[in-house]
Amino acid sequence: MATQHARLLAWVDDMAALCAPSAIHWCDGSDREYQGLLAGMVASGTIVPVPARPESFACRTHPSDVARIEDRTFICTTDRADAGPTNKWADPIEMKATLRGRFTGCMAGRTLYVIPFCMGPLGSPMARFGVEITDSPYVVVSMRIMTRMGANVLAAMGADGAFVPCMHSVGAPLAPGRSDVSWPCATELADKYIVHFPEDPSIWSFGSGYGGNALLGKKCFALRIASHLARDEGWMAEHMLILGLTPPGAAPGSSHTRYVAAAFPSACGKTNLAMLQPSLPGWTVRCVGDDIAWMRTDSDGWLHAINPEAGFFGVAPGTSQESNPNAMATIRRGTIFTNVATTPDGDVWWEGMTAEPPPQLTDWQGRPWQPGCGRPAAHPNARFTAPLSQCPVVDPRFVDPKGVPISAIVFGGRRPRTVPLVIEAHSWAHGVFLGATAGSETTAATIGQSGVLRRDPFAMLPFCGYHMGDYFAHWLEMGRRLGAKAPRIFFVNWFRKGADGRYLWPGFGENIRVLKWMCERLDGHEVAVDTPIGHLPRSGAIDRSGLDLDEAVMAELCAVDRDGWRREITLITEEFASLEPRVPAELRTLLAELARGFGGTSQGRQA
Ligand code: O2Y
Ligand code: MN
Repeated sequence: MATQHARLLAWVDDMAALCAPSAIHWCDGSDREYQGLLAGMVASGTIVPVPARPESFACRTHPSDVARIEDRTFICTTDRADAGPTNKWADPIEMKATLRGRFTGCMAGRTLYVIPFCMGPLGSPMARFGVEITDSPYVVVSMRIMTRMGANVLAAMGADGAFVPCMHSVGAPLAPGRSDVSWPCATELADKYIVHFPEDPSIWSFGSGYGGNALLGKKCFALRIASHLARDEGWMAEHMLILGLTPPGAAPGSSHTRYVAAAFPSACGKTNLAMLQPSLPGWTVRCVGDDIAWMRTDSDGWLHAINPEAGFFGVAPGTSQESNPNAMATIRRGTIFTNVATTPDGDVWWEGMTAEPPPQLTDWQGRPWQPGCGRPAAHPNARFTAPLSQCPVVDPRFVDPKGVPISAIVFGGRRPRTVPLVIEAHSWAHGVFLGATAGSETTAATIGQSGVLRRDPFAMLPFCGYHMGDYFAHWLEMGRRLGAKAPRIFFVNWFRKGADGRYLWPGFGENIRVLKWMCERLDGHEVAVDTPIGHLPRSGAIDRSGLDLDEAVMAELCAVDRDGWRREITLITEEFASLEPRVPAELRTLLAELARGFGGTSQGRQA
């Protein structure tokens, strides 16, 4: 391979000696290489073509390998306290010894692929390099979609460029003379390891070939490792979509476009919001990214964001022409589907794609499936992997090396009770409080019980590479640095339910109405009332034109449920206690103020 990068060459030699592959392949990122890998995977039965969609393939994983595995995700810091109580800690020296044992000979009979990749637009001062070693061709083709990768990245790294070494194996060596299984992995949970060494920094992942566990640029690098780097270097690595919002009469990308970064826990409709098709005439939304934002203060003093990724790894179930027409257009071609069902006429299907399921399918495990058979056809965490460039509403500035200026930051969660449709924070510090106390019902994207309320500060609980209390402090520090140029902070809840258990807000394209209200706030309009929990929409301030939703429902959506908030304060107090002694005093003061707000007879007043 054409590189003079001595540290990289030495690392690859060391890893190859450890893993004993039968061949080494340096990925150049070319189309020829991509097509060859796809053809090899078709031949081995790992993927099947999806004839209804050009250049598309479907892949079925092993049933034990279907999601991120938080129970086997480790942060290894010298001092256990630095990982914090929300991360699973292991001693770095002991863990490295364990991993070296696991990786010994693990690639026997397989090819070791070296993937040089770049998180962020090549040439951007905010971009970072990584190199993933893997024995999975599925990982190589997915990384080609999700990142910038190949020969041009290697060239850009030069002879000495910094990179994060990302070591991955499916953890299932091929015995001599044995033919491969279509989805090799370690089938026992205890044999899987997703390990981060933020102080190196480096990543080691063993035993899983799936998504966030194996595409190491994504959650492992761009969030867990990057959040640690960002804290040390004074920037932010966030679990946030980035969208550009343009009002009627203005051109998208003009000075009237406002960029918004928004954090939601997994499977809360984040991809839908990132590609929102507005129901209000004249408004446009453009997508810069659907999952991760890296943000830092630009030379102009404003917060700028890039999407470090180049593709979508979106949840398929629930994605439909109604919920996300732009995602449906994105995946019409050039897409890798994982754990979806396939149709007899050569297409894919998942729950929620159409109102009625097709009469006959092959399910995500390759078994015949009929409606009413009692099993889902697609796995609830089935995914599509597609390039951002295929999205019909991609923002042309997604490749801008300077990133886009952020006007507003939005947090959200799936909160059936208590939390109103939208809140604007009183200040940056109060916005940090809103982010720190965010929570959501759990979903199928994580292994564990679903439908349970889980605190998920900043939607970063599974992704923060250090102590959560220190992370809060870092956010407060960023606010001090940004001063008057800090973006305004909001909290949204699309999922509030009425007494009958039905969602009060229609969501999807109608969410533009809430974004419009935020823009009015940014423009300084008097459209809010002040309450102890923040600024809420004044009666009639959310545009309901063309929407069949009466004012009484709107009032319920924006009501301050005083008993609910008193319970919430107790829960937040418990959350903060679990992070002591590292909860910043400023947040404790804000909690005390909130409690005081519900101790008296505080009434809403005009903001
Ligand atoms: O289960 C996985 O491996 C994927 S999880 C995921 C994928 C894309 C975007 N976000 C997430 C997430 O869990 O936040
Ligand atoms: Mn995510």
